[in-house]
Amino acid sequence: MTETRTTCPYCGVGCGVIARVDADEVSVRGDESHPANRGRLCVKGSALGETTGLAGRLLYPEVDDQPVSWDHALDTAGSRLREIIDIHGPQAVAFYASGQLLTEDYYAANKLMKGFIGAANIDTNSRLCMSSAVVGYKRAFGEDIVPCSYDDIEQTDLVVLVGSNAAWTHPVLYQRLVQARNANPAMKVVVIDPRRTATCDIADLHLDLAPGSDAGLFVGLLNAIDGEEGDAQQLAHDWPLARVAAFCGLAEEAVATFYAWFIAAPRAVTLYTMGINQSVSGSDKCNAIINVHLASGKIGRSGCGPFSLTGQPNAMGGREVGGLANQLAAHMNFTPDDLSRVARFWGSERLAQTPGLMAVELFDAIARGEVKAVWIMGTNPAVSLPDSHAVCQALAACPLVMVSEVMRDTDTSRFAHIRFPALGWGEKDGTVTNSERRISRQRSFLPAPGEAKPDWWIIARIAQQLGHGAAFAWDHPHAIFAEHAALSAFENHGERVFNLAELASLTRAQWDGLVPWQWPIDPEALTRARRVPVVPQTHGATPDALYPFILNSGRIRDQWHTMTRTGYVPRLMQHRDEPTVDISPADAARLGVQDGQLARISSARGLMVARAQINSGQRAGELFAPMHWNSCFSRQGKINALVEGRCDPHSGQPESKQTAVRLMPWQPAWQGELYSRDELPLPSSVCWWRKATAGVLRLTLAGDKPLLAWLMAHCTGQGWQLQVAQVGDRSSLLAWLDGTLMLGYWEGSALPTLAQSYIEQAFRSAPQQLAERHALLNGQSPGEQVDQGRIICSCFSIGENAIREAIAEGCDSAAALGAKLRCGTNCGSCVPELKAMLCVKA
Ligand SMILES: Nc1nc2c(c(=O)[nH]1)N[C@H]1C(S)=C(S)[C@@H](COP(=O)(O)OP(=O)(O)OC[C@H]3O[C@@H](n4cnc5c(=O)[nH]c(N)nc54)[C@H](O)[C@@H]3O)O[C@H]1N2
Ligand SMILES: Nc1nc2c(c(=O)[nH]1)N[C@H]1C(S)=C(S)[C@@H](COP(=O)(O)OP(=O)(O)OC[C@H]3O[C@@H](n4cnc5c(=O)[nH]c(N)nc54)[C@H](O)[C@@H]3O)O[C@H]1N2
Ligand code: SF4
Ligand SMILES: [Mo]
Repeated sequence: MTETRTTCPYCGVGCGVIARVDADEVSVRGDESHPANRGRLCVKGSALGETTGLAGRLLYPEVDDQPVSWDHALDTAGSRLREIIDIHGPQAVAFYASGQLLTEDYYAANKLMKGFIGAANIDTNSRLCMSSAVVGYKRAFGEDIVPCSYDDIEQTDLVVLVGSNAAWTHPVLYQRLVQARNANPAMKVVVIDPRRTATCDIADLHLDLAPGSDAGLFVGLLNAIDGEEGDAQQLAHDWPLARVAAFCGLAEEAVATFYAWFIAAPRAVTLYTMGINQSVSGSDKCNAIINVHLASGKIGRSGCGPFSLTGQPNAMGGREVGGLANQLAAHMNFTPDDLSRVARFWGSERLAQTPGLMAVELFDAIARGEVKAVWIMGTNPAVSLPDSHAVCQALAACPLVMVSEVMRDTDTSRFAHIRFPALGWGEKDGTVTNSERRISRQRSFLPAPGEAKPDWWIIARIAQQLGHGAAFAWDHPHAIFAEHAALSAFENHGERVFNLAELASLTRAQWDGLVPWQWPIDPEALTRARRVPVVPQTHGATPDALYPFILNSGRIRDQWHTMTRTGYVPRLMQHRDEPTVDISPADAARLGVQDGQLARISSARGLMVARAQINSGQRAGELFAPMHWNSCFSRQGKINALVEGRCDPHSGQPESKQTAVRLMPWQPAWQGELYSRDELPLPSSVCWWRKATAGVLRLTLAGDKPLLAWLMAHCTGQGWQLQVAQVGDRSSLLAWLDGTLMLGYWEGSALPTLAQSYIEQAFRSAPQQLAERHALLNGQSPGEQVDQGRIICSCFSIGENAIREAIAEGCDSAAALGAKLRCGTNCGSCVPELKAMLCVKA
C-alpha cells in the first residue's frame, strides 16, 4: 500500500487529493493539508479512483490507424511536418493545446511553436473559457493578475456570483461559501444567472436577468456608486436604474436592492465565470465588473475583489506559460522588449514576431487550407468548439492531424493521422496552478501503461525531429519547471508581477516535495489600475420567427466536458444519463411538450435531440442544454452542432451561451433499451444514448423506422439463437450463444421500464431456468423489483424514491434526510436538490 499527495485533475478549485494504491485498487480522499479544500472533495474528485482503469485507453502510437513503434511515429510525424514547413512555411503549422496539460507540458508546447517553429499559431481551449477574463485583467491592471484568494470568500460581507453555477462547477469552493455563510449569518449572497440553478440555493437574492445583459447591470452599479469622474463613470451616467431594469428584464426594486447591498457592504467579492466570459462582449463585461470594485475601493484588501474563477485544473498555468496565441511566455507580450528578452533567454533566432491564430480563426484557417498541419493535445475540439460540423469538415480536409490523447476513440481522434498515447492523471508528473494562483504538484502513483509517454516528452522528441533538440534536452519535468521559473524572473526588475524567482533554484527533490505555493501579488500593482469605459451590449444571437428561442449551454454536476473520463463511470452517470433540454412550463404548455418527452432542437447550423425537462427555474423563451454529449455517447446529442462561432473581438472567445434555435417535440415511433456485449453498427436513422454500465454496453434508443427486423438479422448473421416476444406495441429480443447472453433488446411506443440491474447481472451470469429467461425476455426480474428512481446522491447512490419515502415519513430537512439515508453528507453537492424535493412537498 502506498499513499501519494497529488491534485485533482478536474476543476480550477485545485483540490489536494491523497491517492492510495492497494494491490490494483486506487482509492482517493481529500488532503486535509491542502489549503484549497482542507480535506473536502466533490463527487467527481471522490470518484477519481474509478477512472484510472485502462479500458478505452490509447496505449500505443498509431500512424494511419496502425499501431507502430515510437521511433516510427516520431519519424513519420517529423518528416510530414518538415515537408509542410519547407513548402508552405511555419505559418502552415498550428498547435491546439489545453488548460488540462501540466505547466511543464504547456511550457514545452509553447516554446516549440513560438520559439522554434517560429509562428505563434498555438492556441488552447482556454480561448473558449478564460480569454475574456484575461483581456479584462490586462486592460485593468496591465497584466493578467487575479487579485483574490479563496480566503476572501470567508472574510467578506457580500458574495456576488455572476454567470457561475459554482454549486455544480466549483463544488468545494461553493461548500466553503456555504460554511462561511452559516458561520456569519450577516453575510449576503447574490446570484446573477438567467436560470435558477443549484447555486441559488443559498442566495439571498437571485437576479434572473435577460441573457447577455450583465454589462448593463454592472455599468448601472458603477453609476450608482457615484465614484471619481472619468470616462468609465461618464458613460455610466447614461444608465439610471430604470434603464438598467428594462435592459436586463428585471424589476427595479430587485436591481436597487442589489445596488444598495453592494454599496453598503464594507467588503464584497464578485465571482464570475462562463455566463460572463462566453459572450461577444465578454471582455467588456469583465471590465464592467472590475470597474465597480475599483470605484468602490473593494479591491486589494481581504474579503474584496473581482475574482474570475478558472475552469480547468491548469487554466492558470497556461496563462503563466503564455499558451494563448496572442501572448508570449511568463506574462510577456508581443512588444519589442519582450520579444528580444524571450528570444535571448531561449537562444532562438526564429521567435514568432506577431500573434498567431485564435481557436475559432485557427479552425477557419484549417478549413481554408492555409493551415495544413495541426497538433491537438489534451482537448476535444470536434465537440467543444462552436459550429462543430464545420470543425469536423476542417479536420477531415486537413492534410496532417496529430492528436496526443489518453483515450483511443474521441470525436477528434477519429480524424487523426497520427495518434500519440499520453500519460494520464496518476501517471504523469508536474505542476498545475489553480484559480487563486496556487501552484500544486500532480504526482504520479501508477506505472506508465503500454507505451504511453508524458506530453512534454512527446513535444521534446518532435522538437528534436525538427532539428531543435538542444533547446529541448530536458530529462525530467523538474528541469522544465526550473526553466519556466527562471524565465519569469529573467530581467524582471519588478516589472512583471508574475515572478517565480523563489522556485527557480529548487532541486529536483525540493520540486518533488513542493507544498502548494501561491504566487504573491504586490498590492501596489493594483493601485495603478485603469477603469475601462464600457458601453453595455446584449448578446449577438438574433432570434426570429423560425428560431425563436435562446439556447443556453453549460455543465451538469457529475460530468466533465466531453465525457472521455467521466462518461464511462457508472456512479457519475446516475445523476443525469442523457442530454436534457430545460424548458419553462409556459413554453412547454404552448408547444405541447411533456416532461421527459424527446425534442429536436435546431439552429441554422445543426440539430440535436434531447429529453425535455420542464423547469420552473427556466425563463420563458430560453432553453438550457448540457455541453457534454458527443458522438461517442450519443447520436445527435452534441450542442455545439448548433452553436455559431460568434466571438468577442478583443478576446476571440466564442459566445457559447446564446444561440437562436427552435424546438419541436418529437414523438418517435418507438423507444427501446439495448444491451450488448459488443459495439454494433446501428442504422443511421436511430438516435441513441450510451449509458455507463459495468461490463456491458447499454444504449437507450429511439427512432421512426423499425429496428427490430434489422437487429434480428444482425443476430442471426452472428450465428446467435433468438428468443423473441411481441405483445401489443411491445417487443423484446434475447440473443444467445451456447447459453451465454449476447444481446438483449426491449422496445415499445414508450420507453420500457426494465429491471436494469437484473439484466446487467444476466450478462455476468445468464439465467438457465426457462421461467427466469422468460422473465428476462419481459424485462423483469423473477424476484421483487425495487426501482430506485433517479439517483440524487451519487456519493452513496441514494435514489429519488427512497428520498421521497423518507420525506413522506417525516424527514423535513436536508440534515434529517442525511441522518436517515446518508444522502448529502459527503460532498454536499446534492443538498440543493434535496432541498428542492423538500420544497415540493411543502
Ligand atoms: N461538473 C463540472 N464542473 C466543471 C466543469 C465540468 O465540465 N463539469 N468544467 C470546468 C470548467 S473548464 C469551467 S470553465 C467551469 C465553468 O463553470 P460555470 O461557468 O459555473 O459553468 P456553466 O454551466 O458553463 O455556466 C454557468 C452559468 O452561466 C449561466 N449563464 C448563461 N448565460 C448567462 C448570461 O448571459 N448572464 C449570466 N449572468 N449568466 C449566464 C448559465 O445559465 C449557467 O448556469 O466549470 C468547471 N467545473
Ligand atoms: N456549447 C458550449 N461549448 C463549450 C463550453 C460551454 O459552456 N458551452 N465550454 C467551453 C469550455 S469553458 C471548455 S474549458 C471546453 C472544454 O472542452 P475540451 O477541452 O474539448 O474537453 P475535454 O473533454 O476536457 O477534453 C480534454 C481531452 O484531453 C484528453 N486528456 C485527458 N488527460 C490528458 C493528458 O494528460 N494528456 C493528453 N494529451 N490528453 C489528455 C481527454 O481524454 C479529452 O479528450 O469546452 C468549451 N465548449
Ligand atoms: S471541486 Fe474541483 S478540484 Fe475539487 S474535487 Fe471537485 S472537481 Fe476536483
Ligand atoms: Mo472551461
